[in-house]
Amino acid sequence: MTAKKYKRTLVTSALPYANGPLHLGHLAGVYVPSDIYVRYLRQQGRDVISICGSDEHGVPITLKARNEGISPQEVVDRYHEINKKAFEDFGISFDIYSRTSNQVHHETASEFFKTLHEKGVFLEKTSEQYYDQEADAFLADRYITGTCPHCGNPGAYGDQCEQCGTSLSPTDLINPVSTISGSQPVLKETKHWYLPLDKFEPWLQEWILKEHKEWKANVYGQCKSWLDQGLHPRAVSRDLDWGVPVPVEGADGKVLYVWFDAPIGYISATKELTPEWEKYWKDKETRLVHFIGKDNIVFHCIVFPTMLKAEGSYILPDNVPANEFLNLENDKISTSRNWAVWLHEYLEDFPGKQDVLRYVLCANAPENKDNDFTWKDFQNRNNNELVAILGNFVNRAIVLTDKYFEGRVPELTGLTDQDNATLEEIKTIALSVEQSLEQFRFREAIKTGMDLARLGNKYLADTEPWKLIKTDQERVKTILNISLQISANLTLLLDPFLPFSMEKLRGLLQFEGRAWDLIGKPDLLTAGHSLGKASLLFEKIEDEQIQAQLDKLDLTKEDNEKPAEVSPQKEEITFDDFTRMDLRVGTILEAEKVAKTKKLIKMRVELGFEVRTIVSGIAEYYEADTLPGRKVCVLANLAPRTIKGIESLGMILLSENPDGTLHFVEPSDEAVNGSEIN
Ligand code: B3M
Ligand code: ZN
Repeated sequence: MTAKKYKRTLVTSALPYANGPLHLGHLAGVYVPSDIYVRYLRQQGRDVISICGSDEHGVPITLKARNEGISPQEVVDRYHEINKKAFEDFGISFDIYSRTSNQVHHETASEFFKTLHEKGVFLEKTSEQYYDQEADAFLADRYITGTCPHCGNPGAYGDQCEQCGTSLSPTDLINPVSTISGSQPVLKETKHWYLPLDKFEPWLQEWILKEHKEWKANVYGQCKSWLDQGLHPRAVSRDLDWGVPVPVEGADGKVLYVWFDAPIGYISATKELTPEWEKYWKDKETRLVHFIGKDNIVFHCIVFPTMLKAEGSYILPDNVPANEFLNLENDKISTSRNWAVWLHEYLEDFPGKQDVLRYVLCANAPENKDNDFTWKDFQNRNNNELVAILGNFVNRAIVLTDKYFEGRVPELTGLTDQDNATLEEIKTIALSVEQSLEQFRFREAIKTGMDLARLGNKYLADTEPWKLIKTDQERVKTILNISLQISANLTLLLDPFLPFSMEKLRGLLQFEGRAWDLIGKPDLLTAGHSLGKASLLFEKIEDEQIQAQLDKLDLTKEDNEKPAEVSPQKEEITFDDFTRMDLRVGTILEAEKVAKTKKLIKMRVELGFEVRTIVSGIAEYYEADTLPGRKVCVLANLAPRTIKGIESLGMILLSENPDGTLHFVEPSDEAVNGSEIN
């Protein structure tokens, strides 16, 4: 359903963990789209609030604290401030940026749990979990390491082996060790509270799969797959000393699971923002929209709605426009590998260019699939779109007005068909942007929004006021009036996307209008109105600036060069097995690519006692004409094989890297053709 059917909108954006700084993946996935959306609704004069804050509980925070030898509170205090500032710097206009370690939140989350507890919603179950006797504490999965039962990696975690990617449970580990004390943990019984998602499954099936078919395909699809697999009760408490204490008798040392308390953080933050918080959370005429990344879908579409439903007095999300992930230069963004562009560093390198990043991240958002951010694309979009289309157009309109009419808006002196059509087109474009935004299609929206600047450029190019000025000053008045009206409309239409630049443009035009409704209205700037001083909206980004960013990443890559993941050793063989292979040194005499294949090269190889034809799949790694003269190792007594109709007699030895790239195993220059390798 679209926002228009509702009285008000409550927009939430995923609460980032306060255990590290924010990078551009965060902005692209969640905060740029949510900010565009709320700015747009505000401009429409609709009742909307935008809620966010730091997620300050959970194991990631305690791990960070332990690693740095400081308290969890110190960790969250630090990153709460850093992240709050980063959002402000990028113009992410939350109505409140709260935090889950504060009093209101502890109370709200506690109350919520108690209500469900009193209603008898939870299951209570006792299970065995690893316990560190020296540290006197139950161990979260991440606090246990051991040997992976699948690949033998000795440093696997209790929830996952990062070497082979298998997800594990702590009891799968061979020789588990507590990372807190280094001792061997023991299994000990512990009681927890479980949210019986299975009982809510029929309702969820109905509510999501039948009533919310309009959700984005990636969101709907993930929900469907969870529901198809069947839901199970989920523990909502943990044995941990950091978080909201479980507010019932006999729960010493237990806190609410972070994914139970964090979404309640949206409610606490609203309480903190306004005494009227209940109207946003409990009135059916409020539309609740959660902006999140794809890894949070299950919590926002299944777990939190189940909590709200079980509680009984809250509304449910109407939409959850989750994005996929943004990669960086073809590689997954990773905090631990420092493969990221940190927001505070971006601003040091590109001061004042918040909008450029907002623009690129929106135009290239990972809306329906994972997407890639590249610095080259960043430069291109800045230079070819923001500078060449938007900046260029408004600059020409303002500079020409300055030159011909002393910076005063000239009057309309009679409209041609093209003038009328151009003015009409403003409304069409605005309507289309509106439709895209209502459906959370931000890429489409910004592209269409830029069409208004394209329209302006085309209008100027067609009418050529700089030529007409000599012969028809009256006509030039109209042309510049219309160009300036387009510019004023741009400030309205693009404000949600590019708030800093549109603020500046309003200054250049001395235009104060803000309301969305003004778009397409005649005479936004009246004749005689004085413009401000011209200045450029966007600047070109030079190759050196881009190279500097790439160099920075290259350094990161070198830091990251860790021993490659190699395949495990094969089954043992005897020396006899080995000596059955006739391995020889040879020299490639001729080489040619096998026609109509991608990988194959046919070679003639001198083996000392004869010249052989050998076909090898190396064309992706070596150019045929560089091969003659190269020394290679050859398995000479391999049975002949016919490859693409060519009989191949033997095999050239190649090493294969984990990424699949191939390299010749090269004999020394002194080795002569035909000599045996053993
Ligand atoms: N902090 C997870 C994340 O940053 C989590 C979101 C909470 S939203 C209620 O991906
Ligand atoms: Zn493993």
